Amino acid sequence: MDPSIPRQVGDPHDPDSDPLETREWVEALDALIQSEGPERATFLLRRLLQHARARRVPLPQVLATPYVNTIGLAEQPPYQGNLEIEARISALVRWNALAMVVRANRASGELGGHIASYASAADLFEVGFNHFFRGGERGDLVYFQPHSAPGVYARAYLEGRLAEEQLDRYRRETGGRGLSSYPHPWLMPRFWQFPTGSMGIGPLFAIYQARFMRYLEHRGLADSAQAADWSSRKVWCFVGDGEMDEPESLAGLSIAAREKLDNLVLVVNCNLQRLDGPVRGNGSIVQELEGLFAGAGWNVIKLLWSSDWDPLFARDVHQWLEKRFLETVDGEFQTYAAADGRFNREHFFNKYPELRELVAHLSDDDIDRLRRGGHDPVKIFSAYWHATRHEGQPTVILAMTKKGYGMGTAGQGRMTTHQQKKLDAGELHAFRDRFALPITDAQCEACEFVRPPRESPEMAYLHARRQKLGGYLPSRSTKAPPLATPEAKSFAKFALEAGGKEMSTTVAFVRMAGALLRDAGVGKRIVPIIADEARTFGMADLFRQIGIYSPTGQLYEPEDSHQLSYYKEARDGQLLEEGINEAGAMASWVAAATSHSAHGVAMLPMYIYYSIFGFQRVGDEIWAAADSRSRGFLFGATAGRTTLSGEGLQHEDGTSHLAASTIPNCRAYDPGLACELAVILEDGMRRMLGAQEDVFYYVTLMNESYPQPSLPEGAREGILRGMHRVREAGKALSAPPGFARKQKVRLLGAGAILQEALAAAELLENDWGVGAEVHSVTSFTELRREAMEVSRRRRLDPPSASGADREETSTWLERQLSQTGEPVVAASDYVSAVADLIRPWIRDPYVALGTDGFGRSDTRAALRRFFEVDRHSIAVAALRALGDARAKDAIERYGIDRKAAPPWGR
Ligand SMILES: Cc1ncc(C[n+]2csc(CCOP(=O)(O)OP(=O)(O)O)c2C)c(N)n1
Repeated sequence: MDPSIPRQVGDPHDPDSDPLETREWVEALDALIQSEGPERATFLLRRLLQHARARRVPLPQVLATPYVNTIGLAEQPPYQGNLEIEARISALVRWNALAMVVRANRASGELGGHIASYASAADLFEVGFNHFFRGGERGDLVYFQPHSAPGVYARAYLEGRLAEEQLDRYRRETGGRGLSSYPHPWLMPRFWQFPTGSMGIGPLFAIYQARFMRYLEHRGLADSAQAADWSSRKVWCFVGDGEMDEPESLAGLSIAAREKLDNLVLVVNCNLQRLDGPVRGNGSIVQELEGLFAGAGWNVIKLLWSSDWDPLFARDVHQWLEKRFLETVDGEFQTYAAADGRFNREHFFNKYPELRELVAHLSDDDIDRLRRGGHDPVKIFSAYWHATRHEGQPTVILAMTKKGYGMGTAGQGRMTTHQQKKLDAGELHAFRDRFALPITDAQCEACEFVRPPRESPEMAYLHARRQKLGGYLPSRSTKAPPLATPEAKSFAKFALEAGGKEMSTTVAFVRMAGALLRDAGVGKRIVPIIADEARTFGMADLFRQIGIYSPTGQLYEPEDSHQLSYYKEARDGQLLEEGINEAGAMASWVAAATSHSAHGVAMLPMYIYYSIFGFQRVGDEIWAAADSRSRGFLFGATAGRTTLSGEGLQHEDGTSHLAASTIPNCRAYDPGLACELAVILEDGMRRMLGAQEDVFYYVTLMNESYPQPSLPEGAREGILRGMHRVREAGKALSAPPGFARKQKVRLLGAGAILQEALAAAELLENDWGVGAEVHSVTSFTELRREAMEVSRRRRLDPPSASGADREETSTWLERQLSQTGEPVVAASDYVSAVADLIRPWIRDPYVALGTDGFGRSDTRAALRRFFEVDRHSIAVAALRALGDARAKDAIERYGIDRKAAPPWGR
């Protein structure tokens, strides 16, 4: 037994120096419960504990209870269904799920799929489907364990929502009508709601979803017509016990308890195995999770043993079973799962004469049929019934099951069962017999899908249950009324007409956000999200303006209450202040960004954070957000590797735009000008809230102040497409000495480095007589996307020889940077691969400069020189690209250390 698993209070097998006295105490407690009820007993015990603590009496560890069901027989509600019919339905779902995976792998061994996980989770799902999961527009939200997806498909097939042809295209999606491997809203937008395929993301998102539902409710945004339903809506999340090892799985535990999310039920399928082997071979995952959840303040329901065990427990007055369970490590439980009744009798029960006696009346087959709690609909129903009625805490159900349940020697409890996807004829027959499926040997061997006629008792029952519960699920809604979005002039006039006023794009954003929050249309829908950096970004005024969301309001007078903009918390606060918790902030963002679908209320989340702690830190969540068809803004603040100057290696972000470019529905912008930001925000809101496109925005913001121009005439299209010209080459240029003709270069500057490009243009013209036009690149990603699309069209469907449709097939890039022989030099505050994204479409010599290497702290000027993206380095690059021998002089004149190792080597 793992010594970390605490022994139980009152364990009868602890040495007892005075059993008589102990009995008197126990009897006194029994009498109290009998006469005055359990509440009084709780009160007295608490008093006693307090007193004992005051007297310094060492107290036992109380976060672990015995290894038995939390809900006693007396508290078990009557089962409200037809167990026999449900067993038949469940057998059909199990069969079709298994058949789907086996057929797919017969067709092609490379397709994969899982049988054993759903086999263990089937009853947990089925009781939910038959009795608890409410469907319909404002139904429950269910996060399914990803590799149990075959079971969810199999049920949808029985329900008539999926066709046989679709089941046959499980994991074969490219030709259409296929079923995705795991829950993916991107791939099945009318079916799956929540992507869970990456372990840990499901539970984290579920917790923040439950919290966001409260947020909507407290802010008066919950669908008022369905207010009553709304407050009883539940979030269900099914997760594997192995998956609980992911830090993300545990990351939301304390907020869920702190905010009393009793709208949340987490079901951990404790089959005691993960992919490679046991989750805790030498310990107990159930006991460990109980301690963790109870310690965090959750209501914990252990669902370990089926009704089959109840008579044994009733006769086991000296709790020998409890003792035996507690000393059995999970590795042994797994062996018992894989073995038969005879083995279990010999190795489990026969260890103590008392237990041998306890099961003497049972045959080996009877022992084999002693199920674990997670396979007994009666106990599952009871656990769900209590969980859905529990108030003031989220509930976790620790349901013990067997991995590969019912797969017999082909998989139950086997070390290799996770990967099992092929069953031979004998194994298929055994599965059929085990679940009493009404199919012939031939049907069985052919793995035929089975769906009884609609009027059969099974199907009638199944449909009736779902109708009673409000409809079928999973089902993703796309219905939410579009919102009218404001024009930039209403929230960003100061930026559109900046006229040279100095400001940073972060300051400009904060002003725009302030105005948007007051907008009559979208103001209330904005969800500002901060991970403890509001003061860093100059947003502390928002604390008072819109309040920080706190379900309990503010229970203290804040230290700065005398200030105009004090730290105000409120039940209807709008700002989500997540603390130092980017993972949680991102999960909140996703809940808000998918509210149009999950709740029919379009929201506009704006999460602003240190840009390196986005794609790099919570990149997988952003990927899941994209899969979820999120709509909202992510703001990477104080972005760039040299613009955030003094913070060094772990703060300076040089890659987020590269990562952003890989997400197809992420529109990534790196605006250098406040007016550009205004145009991007305006268009983003229009596309996401008005046109309801499934895109989200990543916009980087800088804290460097410089004079901001007004919006140049006609610049709007270029800003949105990714580049526009902000400076023409000097008019009065003469050919420099030694050159027969005027020389000219084109400089591209992105984000804060735009200012360096502009300064380089001045140097080139003033110091070297080289003309330089400058383009502001707002998005290398957008430029590349359009160019890729045009290239593909050219490849697959080339323009006609006459060239009549030439314009149509030219890219914005080509139109902005037509082939002139003049070199193009690009620089950004990101690794050079970002500027390299557009290289294939530039017809003249192209130089891409960037901030490759590790960040470090210094002044902006020093850092830009170090990374060679400063004005001087850009000017030298331009001269060199021109083949101008004076580049050497420029290197000398500007004091560039030509012998220094490259920045990525230092
Ligand atoms: C982040 C991540 N890492 C690894 C995997 C691959 N993977 C899929 S299922 C699985 C094992 C799951 O074990 P458990 O959570 O105990 O669920 P069970 O199948 O036993 O019910 C692993 C490692 C994944 N999907 N996501």
